[in-house]
Amino acid sequence: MKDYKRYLLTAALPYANGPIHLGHLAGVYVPADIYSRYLRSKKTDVIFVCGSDEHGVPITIKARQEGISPQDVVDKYHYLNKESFEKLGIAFDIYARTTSPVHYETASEFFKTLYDKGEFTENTTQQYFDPEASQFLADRYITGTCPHCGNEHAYGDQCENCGTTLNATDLINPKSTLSGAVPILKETKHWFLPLDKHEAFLRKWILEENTHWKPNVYGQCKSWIDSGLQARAVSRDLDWGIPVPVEGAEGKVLYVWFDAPIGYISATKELTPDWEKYWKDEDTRLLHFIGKDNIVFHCIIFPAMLKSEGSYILPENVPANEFLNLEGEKLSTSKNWAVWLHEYLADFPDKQDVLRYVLCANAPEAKDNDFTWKDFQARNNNELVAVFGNFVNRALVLTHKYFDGVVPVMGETDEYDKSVLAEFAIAKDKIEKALDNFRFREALKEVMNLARTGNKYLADTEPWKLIKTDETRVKTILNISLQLSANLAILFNPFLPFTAKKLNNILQLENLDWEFGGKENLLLAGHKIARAELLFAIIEDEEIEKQLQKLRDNKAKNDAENQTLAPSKEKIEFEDFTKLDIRVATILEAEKVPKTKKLMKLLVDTGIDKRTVVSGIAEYFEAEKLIGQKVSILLNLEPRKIKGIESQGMILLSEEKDGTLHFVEPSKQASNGSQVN
Ligand code: B3M
Ligand code: ZN
Repeated sequence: MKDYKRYLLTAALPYANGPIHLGHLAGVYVPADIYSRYLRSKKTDVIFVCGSDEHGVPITIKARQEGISPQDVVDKYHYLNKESFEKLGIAFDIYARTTSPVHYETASEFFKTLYDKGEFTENTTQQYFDPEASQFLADRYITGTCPHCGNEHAYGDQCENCGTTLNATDLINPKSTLSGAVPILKETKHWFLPLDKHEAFLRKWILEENTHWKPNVYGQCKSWIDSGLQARAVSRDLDWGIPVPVEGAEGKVLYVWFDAPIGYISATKELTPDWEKYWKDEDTRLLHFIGKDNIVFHCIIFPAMLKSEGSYILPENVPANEFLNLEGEKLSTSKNWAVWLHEYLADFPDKQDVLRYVLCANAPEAKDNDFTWKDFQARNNNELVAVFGNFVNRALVLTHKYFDGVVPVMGETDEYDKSVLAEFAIAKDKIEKALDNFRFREALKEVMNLARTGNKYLADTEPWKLIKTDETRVKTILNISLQLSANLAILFNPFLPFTAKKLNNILQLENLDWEFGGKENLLLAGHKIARAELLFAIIEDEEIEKQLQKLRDNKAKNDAENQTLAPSKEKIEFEDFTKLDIRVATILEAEKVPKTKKLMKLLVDTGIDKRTVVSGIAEYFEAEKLIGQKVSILLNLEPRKIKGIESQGMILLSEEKDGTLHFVEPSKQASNGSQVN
């Protein structure tokens, strides 16, 4: 790779229509932040830009759902996300917004330049229009039946049931979600970026010159190019966005994927008057950190835009990650199957580094990966606490105990000492190589391995035993352990900045510059260290159970909200209804039927008699809690033998979609035997 003078790192601009979740972090923001901290600690000229993507249909949908304006939506989530990132130590140089005046101007100018150069084609197409709301409909605003699987709730761009990508005109019985009206096709003019014209360039640039891109990125690009590139519309009929800055474009805005990547440029402009140096000088290494769903936009479409404009550099690499799943299931914002960053920070206010550690150790670099709360706990307790934390703590505490917190002299070293000391430079080298290749998991593992080396060294040399007989030897051991701790502060710094800072304060190092990593004598003998403090704390089962319960609750709530109710049954005569003898009754005794999962044997007081009923409620109710429960019972059902027990009637229950049962509960005042009519 050539020697670059400066780096420009971008992280995908999250849509400001919802909070950040762990999937976003693991795929994009944690690796990008590690990389930028690494570069900064090497004193590299680097800027790291991000911001909110505040346009696009998802924002307008959210606004409609919540009954507020799109501006209110983006204001809310912009500040929430900006603050959450800061708290997690994701240290952007700027977190901008695509509704800022600088961005409007930059994106409009960009469009104008391409327009004036004749880089767009114009095309009039037929598009769905809602005659009642009198506006053109974005794909997401149209629902209908999927022509592939028959799902009646498919969207104009995709069927979420079978996963097929659709055109709005593919839908059977299309309906506008704005008014419920049947949309009509109407002509509308749009501007297109003719990707087909850039095919030769893209083919050469990506497939021949960018063979160093990650296989998942390269592969996706290749299949896009091989399947033939088509012109893409860069404008939309929408009332939220940046107006198309040419004549005859009333009511049209820039397509969100046209304006959003320009957001990287406008963010840089807002950050520094020197912005052109970062965007237009070939000595800048431009890197886009993104998730895999954004590959085509960053590797094909945005580069084609930049190339058409003519004065910008192109990305040197796009280290996109795969997806993170949660507890074995796909993360889903709409289903609330996610761990939200702001909630994590509220629940674990001093555990930013634990999350950073787990997300990096488990990053979906080459394939999708799973986040589980058990793994989170295990990595904290078995790695951060038991290895890194334990090692450092022992080194510090023993130094205080035996030498008043003064770094002792390293005396003569034996083979073991030498091999441990040699590890510093070896580890640093491995970590650098991995980071330079965007292999963050591997890099982190190497740092942890160095901590492991230290932990083992202390366990093997047992200075707490030697102190009685050989103080000189203990001095050497503790000196080496402290040097190793100092190395850990430096090498962990990009990954665990809060912990590195804490450790640095204890060790009183001058700084954590990368160049000092790998060195054997970071702390001079005689140097005084501060009081020892634990770096990490055990996470108990209860805390994990609380998180799991929260997920289960969210899921239940979501399921309940999305219940599709069974259609109403056929009509019946009043006579049919009067045949049913439904009464108020009280449960007197309850006992689970042995060797069954669901059955409960109940003795109920029906007012007329006391009778036995077998009911399939054992999964939802505990026997002890049923005593005294008021229920409605169908009395005149033909008795049936269930598991050898005669059941004389049926308790009425309502059933949720997920199978949860509830009693049809009479009011407390209703007396046993009274009839339900
Ligand atoms: N907002 C999509 C996303 O959040 C989009 C990224 C824009 S990057 C220029 O996944
Ligand atoms: Zn379908």
